[in-house]
Amino acid sequence: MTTRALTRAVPDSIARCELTHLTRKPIDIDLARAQHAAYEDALRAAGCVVERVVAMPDAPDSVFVEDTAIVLDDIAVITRPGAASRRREVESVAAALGPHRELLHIEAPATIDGGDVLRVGRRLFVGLSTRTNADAVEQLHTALDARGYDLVPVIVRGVLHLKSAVTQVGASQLLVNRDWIDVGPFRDCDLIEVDPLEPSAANALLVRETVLFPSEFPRTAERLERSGVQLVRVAASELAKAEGALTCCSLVVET
Ligand code: CIR
Repeated sequence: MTTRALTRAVPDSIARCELTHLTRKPIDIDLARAQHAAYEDALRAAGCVVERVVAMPDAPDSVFVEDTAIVLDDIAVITRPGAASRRREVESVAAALGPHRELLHIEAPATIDGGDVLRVGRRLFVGLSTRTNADAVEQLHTALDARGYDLVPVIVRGVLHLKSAVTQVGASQLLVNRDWIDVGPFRDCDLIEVDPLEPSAANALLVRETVLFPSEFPRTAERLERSGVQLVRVAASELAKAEGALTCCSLVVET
């Protein structure tokens, strides 16, 4: 079995990225590229084969490939991103996933970003956010119920995506920021909370047996390690200014 991690180059146009909750700050593009390359190296060290999807220099948010698809065991759902500027990103990702999965396409009026979908076992938690609407939850339910997936909507407030507020760091362990979601739907999981001084620290990337974690959040890292979660730290300061975090920059495909 091969674990592929699809990524895409940091585009020249990243300075024009979409921003919803952050104020625009200058992004050091050389540093962003160096951090992104180190992230790809960490994915390789975790056992992934990294494959870059065709670059889109004029698509400012195209490095955030997570938002373009939801990759499941037997099917991949090609999203219809909530930001109109990002809809042209999906075609090349669909082409890259086509050899590995049956594809399903989300259709208008539904909109959904992959960053709003957290899979835990056979449950798919779907964030209702500024990017993802109830039509998308309905289309996912129609397509995936018969395949044994339970859809659980979760309201997201004050942050871009569900996975800005909660991610998986172990078999039943989730890292959360309770200010941005109601944790009720996650009640049977073991919840580890971000440090209050690090609200943006809830996005970790569990890939195979490794948890990649942003080096900018040492207090939360210490909490995780005290709970027995071993971390591989990666610097992610530059793409964070584009409202992107670690899960956003890859799509993991078991083949
Ligand atoms: C956007 O607003 O779409 C990008 N600037 C950031 C997307 C981050 N993606 C993610 O959290 N999955």
